[in-house]
Amino acid sequence: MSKKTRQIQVYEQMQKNDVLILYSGVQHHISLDAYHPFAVNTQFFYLTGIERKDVILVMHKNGEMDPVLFIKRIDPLEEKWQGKQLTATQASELSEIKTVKYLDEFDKYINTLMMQNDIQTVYFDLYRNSPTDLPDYNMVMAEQFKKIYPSVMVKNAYALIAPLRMQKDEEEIEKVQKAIDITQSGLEFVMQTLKPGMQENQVQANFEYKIRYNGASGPSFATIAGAGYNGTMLHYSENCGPCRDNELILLDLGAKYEGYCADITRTYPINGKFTERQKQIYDIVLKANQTVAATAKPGMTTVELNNVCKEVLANGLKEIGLIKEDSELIKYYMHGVSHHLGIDVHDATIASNKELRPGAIITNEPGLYIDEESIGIRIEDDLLITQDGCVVLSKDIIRTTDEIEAYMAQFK
Ligand SMILES: [Mn+2]
Repeated sequence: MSKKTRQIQVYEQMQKNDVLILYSGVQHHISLDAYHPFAVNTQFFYLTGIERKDVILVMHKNGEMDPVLFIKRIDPLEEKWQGKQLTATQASELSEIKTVKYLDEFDKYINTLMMQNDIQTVYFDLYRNSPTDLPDYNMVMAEQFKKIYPSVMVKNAYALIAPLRMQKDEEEIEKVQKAIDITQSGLEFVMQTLKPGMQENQVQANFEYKIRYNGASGPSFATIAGAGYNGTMLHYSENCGPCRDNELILLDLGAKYEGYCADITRTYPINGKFTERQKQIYDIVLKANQTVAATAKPGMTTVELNNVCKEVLANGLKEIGLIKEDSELIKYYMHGVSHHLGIDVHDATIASNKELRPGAIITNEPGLYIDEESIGIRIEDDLLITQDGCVVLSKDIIRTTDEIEAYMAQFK
């Protein structure tokens, strides 16, 4: 789907004279003259394909769609320090938007727009994750806008865009697939090099080296490398512990490629051989993973998929005598099995669009975390929902205990 099609799909949801303003964002300051790496606003990126700071998209619903982009005027001195800036031609090609203006024209443009039209509603990206978060740049700009134009109703553009992002088009599927393939190369390098005595951060380094070498822009989120007991903590990312003989290492990680994320988890035996007990638990998690992949299809919700997953895990744990009642599963499995995946690792979702539709890319990540035995196992694949089921986009990343042992044995 072209960027233009995405813009049209948003435009069609707007009422006559509604305005949408999206900022690509700014670099966040750390200290003195140091800044965080730039992270583009993902609603903006979805609609424009532009991953640059200081760009604004404006759409005014008024007959034929004619969006406008505002970019920075090229400053040769700034280019000398910070590299080539986005040109109007590049901006236009990436976004399929023909009208490109400059940031110094923005205030006047908006004021004329507001004065000459009966604008009642303006959309900004107002997504909020936690009440304790600092407001995002788009939210700050929305607040400023409200001060200047207090009579205008400010609405959330996220609600227009998230439902579209929940089904991926061909280009997006290709990019996620490529991110997964690069992730595979990183995991294979990890299996080739893993041995007792390493530190978790060295395993992380081997993964991140390989994915960057193979074209990833970087990891799609903070790599989780938890050996032994550390593998039982869901979002452990200190990665500063030792990799001991006879223990497992849980690796939850992914490569980012052209703005799209992979999210994969594999659990490997540090010395190349699973113990009988590790295998026993591993195979329960694997069965849950396989059952979810065999079940996922359009019309289901991720909550329903998690119920399927929980049933397999609970039955497995009852069979080996670790629990007696289904209700005890919460002690060893306490998260959901799926989330959407795309431009964001936990990709845009909206409550009104719960049922999976063809084109959705979701994770499949059952796990069991037995603290008292220092066994943490998660097996996470990425699924593409199709017309009648799903395909496992990460099917080529080996996952059975036999496959993993045979692969690792080649490098001993
Ligand atoms: Mn995940």
